[in-house]
Amino acid sequence: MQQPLSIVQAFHTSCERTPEKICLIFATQKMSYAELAQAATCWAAGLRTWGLQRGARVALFLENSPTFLAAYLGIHMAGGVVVLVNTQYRQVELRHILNDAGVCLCITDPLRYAELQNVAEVLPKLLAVITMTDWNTGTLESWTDRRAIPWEVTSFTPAPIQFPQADDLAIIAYTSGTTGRSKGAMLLHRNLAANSHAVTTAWRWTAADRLLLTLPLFHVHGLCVGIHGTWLTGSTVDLRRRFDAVDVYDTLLQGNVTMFFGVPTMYTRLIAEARRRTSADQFVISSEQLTSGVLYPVRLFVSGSAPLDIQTFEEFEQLFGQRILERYGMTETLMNTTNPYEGERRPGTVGMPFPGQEARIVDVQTRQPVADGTLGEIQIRGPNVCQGYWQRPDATAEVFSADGWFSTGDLGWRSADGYYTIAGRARELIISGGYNVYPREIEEVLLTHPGVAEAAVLGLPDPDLGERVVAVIVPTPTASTAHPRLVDELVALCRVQLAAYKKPRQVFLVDSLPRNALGKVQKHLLKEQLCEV
Ligand code: MCA
Ligand code: AMP
Repeated sequence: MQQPLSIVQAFHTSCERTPEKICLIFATQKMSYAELAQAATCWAAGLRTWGLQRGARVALFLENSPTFLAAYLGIHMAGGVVVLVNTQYRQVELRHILNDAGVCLCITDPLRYAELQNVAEVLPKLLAVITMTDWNTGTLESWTDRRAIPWEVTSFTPAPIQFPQADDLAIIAYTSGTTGRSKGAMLLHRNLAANSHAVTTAWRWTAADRLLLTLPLFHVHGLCVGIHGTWLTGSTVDLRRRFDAVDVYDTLLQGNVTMFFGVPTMYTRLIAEARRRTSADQFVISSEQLTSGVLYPVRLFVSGSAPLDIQTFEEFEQLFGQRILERYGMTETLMNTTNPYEGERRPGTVGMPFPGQEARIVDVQTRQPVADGTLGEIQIRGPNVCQGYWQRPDATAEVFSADGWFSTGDLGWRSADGYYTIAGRARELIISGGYNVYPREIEEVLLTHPGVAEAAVLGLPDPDLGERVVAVIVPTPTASTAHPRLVDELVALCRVQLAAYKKPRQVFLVDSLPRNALGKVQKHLLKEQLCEV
C-alpha cells in the first residue's frame, strides 16, 4: 500500500474504492464510507460558511461518537487544526488548553457545555461553541454576542473535497508538562499519515479487518492508531462510547471483530471478567473456538500507553489463547516501537521500531548512544515525530537534538537482538489506567487550599490502574480546627478544578515531608514508606 499525503486523502481513497462498505458501527448506527464522507463534507461546508480560516484551531470536546469523526474530518477538509480535549477536563485544564491553542471554535455536547460555561469569562479567544444534541443537529452560539442559531449538519451543501497539504498542522494534542501546564504537541498531516502507514503495515491490517475500539478518541491511541488505521486500510471500526469489560467480552464471543486495542487496565479487567464467568459457570470462550478461529476470529490484541506486566500477558494467553502484542508510543511521536506480528512477542518488552522509524538509547548525562544492554534514555527519530510544542520554542529545543532525535524522557535498554525494554521514566509521571498524570499539576491545585502548607503527589502500585494517584499533605497549624474535614475538602477541590482521574485516591496527612539537602522532596522515600503502610 502506498503512503498517502494525509489521513483525509487516505479516507477519501478508501471511500472511492468501496463507498458502500461499512466504515463505522456505533451502537445501532452503521455508516458507510460514502455516508461518513457526506457528513464530513457537510461539516466542512458549514465551518467555511461560519468563517473558519485556514490554520484556525477548533477544539473537539466530545465523547466517542459518529459526530466526533465527521467533525474531525470536516475540520481538516475546511483547513482547520483540531485541538483534542479530554472529556473529563474541568476548569484548570480547559482554561489553559483553549487559551493556549487560541481555540476560536469549540464543538461539544450539552453536558460539557455546562463545564465550559464555568470558565466562559476567562476564554477571551473563544468566538463560538457548537453544542451537538444528536449526531446531526445542534446549536451554534456566538460567544461574542451570545446569539444562538440552529446547526444542522445536513442542511449545508456538501463542500468540494479539499485535501490538506502534507506539511499543514493537523492536530494539537496536549500532553502534560513537568511545570504543571500541559504543552501542545504539533502533529502535521504527514506525521499522521506516515505513522498510520507504518502501523498498518507492521500489524498486517487489511480491509477485511474489523476493529473493536473502546478507547477515547481524544487521545492519539484511539484516534491516530484506531481510526486512522481503519480509514487508511478501508476497514471497519466498531466504536463504543467507552470501555466496559462485560460488553467487550460479549462482543468477542459474538465473533465479528478481528482486532482489539487497549491499555493494560482493560486487559486486567477482561481477565477478571473471564474468571468471573468461569466461576459463575457462564458461557466462556472454549478452546475449540480459540483454535478453530470460527467463532472467535480475533487475530490481534494490542496493548500500549502503559506497561503491560508479564503476569497479565501470561494470564491473558491462558484464558484467551492469544499473545498480546505490546507496543510503545507517545503523543509527540505517535507509535514508536512494536513487538513483531509474526515472530516472538516478548513479554516485558515493547519490541522494535516501526518500519521507517528509528530508536536509540543514549546516556542520560552525555547524550551519547550506549551499548546494547545499557540503561539510558530512549530517543526517537522519523517521519512520525511531531514538529515541537505549540508556541513553546524553549520546550521544543529541550527535547530535540541538532540532528533530529526526540528525547522521550523514558528510560530503557535495547537487547542484542533489537528488542527495547522500558525500565522507568526520567520525568515525574504517573500513568493511571493509561492516562498520564503529572504530580505538579495536582500539587498546584492542592496548595491553593488554605489548610495545606505542603503537598507531594505520587503514584503507588495499583492492581487495576497500574498506578494510582495519592497525595501526602502537611496541614497548616490551624487546619485541624479550621478544616476538620480537610481530606474530603481536598478531594472535592481537585474534582472541581481537574479531570476526575487526577483526584488523589488516598490522602495522607503528615507532619513533614522528607527533603534532601537542596530542599527537594524525596518522593522515592515517601513511596517506600507508603508501600509499607
Ligand atoms: C476513569 N477514572 C480513572 C481513570 N479512568 N481514575 C484513574 N485513572 C483512570 N485511568 C475515574 C473516573 O474519573 C471516575 O471517577 C471513575 O474512575 C469511573 O469512571 P469510568 O468512566 O467508569 O472509568 P472506567 O471506564 O473505569 O475507565 C477506566 C479506563 C479508562 C477504561 C481504563 O481510564 C480509559 O479508557 N483509559 C484509556 C486512556 C487512553 O486512551 N490513554 C491513551 C493515551 P469518579 O467516580 O470519581 O467520577 S495516549 C498514550 O498514552 C500514548 C500515545 C500511547 O502509547 O498510547
Ligand atoms: P502520553 O504522554 O500520554 O502520550 O504517554 C506517553 C507515555 O506513555 C510514554 O512516554 C511512556 O512513558 C508511556 N507508555 C506508552 N506505551 C508504553 C508501554 N507499552 N510500556 C510502558 N510505557 C508506555
